[in-house]
Amino acid sequence: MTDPTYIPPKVWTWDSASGGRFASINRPISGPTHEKDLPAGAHPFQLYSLGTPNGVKVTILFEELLAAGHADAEYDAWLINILEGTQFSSGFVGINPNSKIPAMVDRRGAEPVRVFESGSILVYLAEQFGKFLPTEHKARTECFNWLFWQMGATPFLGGGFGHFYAYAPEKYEYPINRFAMEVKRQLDVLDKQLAEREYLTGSDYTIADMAVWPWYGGMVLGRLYNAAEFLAVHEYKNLLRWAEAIGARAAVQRGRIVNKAWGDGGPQLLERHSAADVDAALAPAGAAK
Ligand SMILES: N[C@@H](CCC(=O)N[C@@H](CS)C(=O)NCC(=O)O)C(=O)O
Repeated sequence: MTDPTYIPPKVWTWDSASGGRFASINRPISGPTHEKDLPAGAHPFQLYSLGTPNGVKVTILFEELLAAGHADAEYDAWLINILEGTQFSSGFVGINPNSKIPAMVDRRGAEPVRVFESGSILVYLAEQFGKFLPTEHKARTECFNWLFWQMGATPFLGGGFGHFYAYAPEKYEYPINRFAMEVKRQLDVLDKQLAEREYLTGSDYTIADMAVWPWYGGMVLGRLYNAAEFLAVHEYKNLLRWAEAIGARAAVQRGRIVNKAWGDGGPQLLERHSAADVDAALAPAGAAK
């Protein structure tokens, strides 16, 4: 694998010892590895997730909906530990055949509705509650433009740059160069967009901002891959202004700790079943319970 003269064989075969941080969970086969039902709580929405940037897009939207007065957006957020392979349980595969967090079940109707892919979940909830997705044709289209931009662009940031810069078993110059170039180009796209607009799609805060913030906001705020200096993120001043403004929102501070299972010493909440769970996790250490 480290041999620079590697010549691909005629037919690829699975080398389970290929290394890297995710070697233990990556497989070339889809479907469940074990039988296990998902837990379910009392609320209309059941979210199965982890506090990664893809996961927190959804918990931020839930907390924004609750903060905006939609009490019927109450949700249970269950932890799916992807390093332990919980995404390959029969229950999780039943709601997301792609075995990736986040996935959600809406249990309000006669039949439960499964929703997977974070972008799909954001659109689903925004449409159900009539919030954070513009209704006017041009603004709505622009919101989808940036939402789909994020879904398409970010695999270069996470699966490309992040993987080779932070997680690969060894550092390889070629992929790090290639993906650093692309990520800096993406940061510049956002920076130029935000030079002219308060939020990505104009003067309104939408699900496009919620989708982009955990990734590109996280990057310029120095939270991803320990790469802030390497990518000189301080250059993207408009993006930084936007990232700081969104990060200061109370609902964002609530959403970003839900299903957070690791971190920098800040608050974490493995599972969320009520607003009080979040309040308690955010309360200063030593505050009365
Ligand atoms: N396009 C998907 C990507 C989801 C995704 O990549 N989730 C990762 C965590 S951030 C995951 O569940 N990985 C588990 C695995 O690959 O087995 C979305 O936005 O929902």
